Amino acid sequence: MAKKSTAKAKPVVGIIMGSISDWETMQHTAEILTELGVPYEKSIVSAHRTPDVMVDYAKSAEKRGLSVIIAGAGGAAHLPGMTAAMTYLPVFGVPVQSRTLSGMDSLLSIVQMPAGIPVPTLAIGKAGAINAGLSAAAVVALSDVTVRRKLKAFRKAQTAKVEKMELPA
Ligand code: RP5
Repeated sequence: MAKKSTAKAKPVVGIIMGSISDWETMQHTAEILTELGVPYEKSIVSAHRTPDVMVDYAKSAEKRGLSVIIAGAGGAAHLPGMTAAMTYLPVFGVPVQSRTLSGMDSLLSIVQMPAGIPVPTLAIGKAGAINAGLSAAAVVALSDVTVRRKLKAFRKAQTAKVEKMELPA
């Protein structure tokens, strides 16, 4: 019998966020990637507070084998745009719901990129975090049949769940 490998698969998706306070939102990205069998890494990288770490992360991402980066940030959320400026990899932006402006600030900071450096931007909060994971999985699925199979099964299960929904009499 073949020996079961205990080696962890190399991450193909990088999840980054500006602060530990973003994890409450970004954990949903990690959860969906785990469910779909997409190997990922996660780190706190702040555009404002650890700019040098952000530069290193973005510039080394492609060489380290990542295919997609998902960047979550709140407030004046420069992390996704700055990261996208320093890599050719797709960078998906997740606006974290901020305490003062409910995430409208995060959304507008991330989505309103001038033409030239795109940041495909998801919805504010949990839905955006999950959809960022699903979008990254769809990119990975282009060249990974196992992830493609899991993504299709996820959609099928979701459809079945809605079909079973019943309104109260
Ligand atoms: C941003 O500032 C982070 O992405 C976070 O959403 C926001 C607030 O950070 P904390 O004050 O909670 O560390 O850089």
